[in-house]
Amino acid sequence: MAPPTGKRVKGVQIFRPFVYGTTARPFDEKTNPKPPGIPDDHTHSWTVFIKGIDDVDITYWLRRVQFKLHESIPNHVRMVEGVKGQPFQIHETGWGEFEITMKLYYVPESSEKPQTLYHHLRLHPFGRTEEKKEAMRLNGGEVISWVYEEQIFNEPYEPFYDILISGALPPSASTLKDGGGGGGGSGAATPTSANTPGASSSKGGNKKGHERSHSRASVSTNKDGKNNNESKEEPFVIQKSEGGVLERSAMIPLVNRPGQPFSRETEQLEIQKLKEAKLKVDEMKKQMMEELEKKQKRLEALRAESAKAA
Ligand code: SLL
Repeated sequence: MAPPTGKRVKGVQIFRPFVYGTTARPFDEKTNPKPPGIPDDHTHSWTVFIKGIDDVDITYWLRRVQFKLHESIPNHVRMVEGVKGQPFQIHETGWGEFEITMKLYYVPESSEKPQTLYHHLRLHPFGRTEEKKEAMRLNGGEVISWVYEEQIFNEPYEPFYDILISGALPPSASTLKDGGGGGGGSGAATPTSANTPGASSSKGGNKKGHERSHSRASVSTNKDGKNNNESKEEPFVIQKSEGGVLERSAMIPLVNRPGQPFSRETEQLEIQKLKEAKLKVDEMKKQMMEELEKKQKRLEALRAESAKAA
């Protein structure tokens, strides 16, 4: 860990969405033939990964990842260095499931200590219903166990804050946010999070940051992310993923695409499911209360009867 540089940006939390998990495929003569030299008892090829949402680059905040695999696997502790725009990943083959430990090392500018994540390698779909099991299968054959996560940087150091927000949506480009294809960039997945310089400086945090946002606010962009300014400044092109996610932002895509299941669309479906479940629980509760009331009345009647009889 590098010694802290600069001051912390007070009152600011920056979050960055990312995805981690495993993808496994059974060996199969036709669809997934076993490469030569792989032991007989190995039944699957699999991958463990950490990557950006919609495959956007995350190496500007995540420097390297140490994957700790099962001890039965040769060379089971592996360090993966970040390559811009590429996932942190390991491909392996094997026969059994186990818990994988992933230690995240951040860029030195962050002065953050490493953090550990745990993930269970899944080779076989599981779930109470066939539907649940099927939901774990992608393209008919791959068994996926993927998790959406948000990395929160609480009061980042100034140089790191600059890195985090550079390239993220400039405050003046609210028109781009509405019309620019990508979506859901409010960064409001958690109430205390911020993803734009505007949002973070509006929290009253850091004066410098505020000034910076103003200087950037003079640069307006059109739908193509091109600079509209007539000034001599280098035009900055805003990079977006295929799903419309701005590089270095906290956005998630508006809709799902194959292999990209984490979006506002998924979020809405989950919220809908929760709403429906709540309605069901409310209905069950109502019925139980009614029954309880009936029983209470019956009990009272019986008590009255027995009192009379005594
Ligand atoms: C199980 N507790 O019984 C787990 C252990 C171990 C998986 C799973 C070996 C690969 C190799 C392998 O797949 N180990 O030999 O390279 O299910």
